[in-house]
Amino acid sequence: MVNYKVADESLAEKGKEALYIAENKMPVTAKVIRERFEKEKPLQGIIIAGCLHVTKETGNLARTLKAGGAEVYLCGSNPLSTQDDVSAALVEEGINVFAWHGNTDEEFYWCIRQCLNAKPNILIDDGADMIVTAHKEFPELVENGTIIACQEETTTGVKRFRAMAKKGVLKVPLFPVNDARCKNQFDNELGTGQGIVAAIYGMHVLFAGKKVVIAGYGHCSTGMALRARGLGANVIVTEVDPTKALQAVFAGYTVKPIIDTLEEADIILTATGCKHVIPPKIEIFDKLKDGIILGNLGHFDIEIPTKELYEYAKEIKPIRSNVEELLMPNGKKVYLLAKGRLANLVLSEGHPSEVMDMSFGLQSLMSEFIVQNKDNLKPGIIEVPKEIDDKVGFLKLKSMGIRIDDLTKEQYNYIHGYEEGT
Ligand code: RBV
Repeated sequence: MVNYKVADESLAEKGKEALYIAENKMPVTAKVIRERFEKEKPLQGIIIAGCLHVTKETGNLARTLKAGGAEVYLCGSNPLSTQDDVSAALVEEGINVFAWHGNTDEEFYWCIRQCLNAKPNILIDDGADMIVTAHKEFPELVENGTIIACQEETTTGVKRFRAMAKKGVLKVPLFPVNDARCKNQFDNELGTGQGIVAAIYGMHVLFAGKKVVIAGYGHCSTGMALRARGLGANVIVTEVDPTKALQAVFAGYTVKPIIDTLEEADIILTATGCKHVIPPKIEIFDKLKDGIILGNLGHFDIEIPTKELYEYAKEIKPIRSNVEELLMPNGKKVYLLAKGRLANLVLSEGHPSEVMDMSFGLQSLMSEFIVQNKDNLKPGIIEVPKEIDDKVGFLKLKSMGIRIDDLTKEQYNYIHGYEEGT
């Protein structure tokens, strides 16, 4: 029996088309690994719960895990990112889905609890909400060994788990899949980077000649700055980390404190992982340039002070799908994308299938790794093994028909030794 709650089951046919489109662009996850999983069933008898953006790419991850023998539960990792047609299609395929677009905070956690009620053995999280809820509300799953290990998809979630580990309260083995090279150098840089088009979708705005502020210069924001520059924008980067700020300077961007950009910025896009990137103060809101577009591409909706902006605005007018015009008391207009939630998922369809193929290839192989090593995993953060990271890179290259060199034995010994010098 399939357990589920989705918006509209009649959208299944449309969802299947979306899944099909993604499948063809995900040869690692949806072909090579899936075909092997179908034969070998490495996840037989395992229950996997994913708290992920319910998209056509995530749907293909769920299909692969199911092909490996797992019983799969899925809930959304953001109230506005669920694609209702995809969730309907997955239910028809026997995946237990609790997700619909636009759920309230209360419903969001209800969906997470439905997945945890299934007593999952592996949790795949995006942002840490499901695993934190398991610690708080389902301690028996954590303590009696039902949960064998967990995987985290995004930077913000990994940051939360590293904080938990430091405090000694992380009670499960946790693999920060986000930190694998095949994840963050592609999904984060290219996927979030290209996500700046969300601002274009949202407002149909021209980037050329605009002053675009990119807040942060981590994996995600380096990609965003590069793409914005490619479109002809004058890019200003803001940072708090001196090394990253220097990297931005030497990449040719203007770097300055965010406060100094407010009167000139046409567009501000954030992906810092931190709260209140624009400080929530009236005198700061008053400075924003008339017609400015504010968008966030980070995991949570706290980078732009959405709540405080809503409170201060005289009028909030939805003007397009997921775009609002805020009329400020001083008469200026501010355009807010996706209610401050990740515009790259809400206003477009999430990161392209080609890059999610690598992220979800890693999530698939790590699920198998967890089952194979279930007796040797200790609570705490455990990095993704380099061999698995390399394997996904190798499979992706192979699927693209690209060959690379192999080290000879002599070369291997040279780079792993110290004897040979001048
Ligand atoms: N993300 N998933 C998608 N198309 O399913 N797009 C982006 C998708 C993930 C991505 O891995 C990122 O780290 C995370 O969403 C942010 O919540």
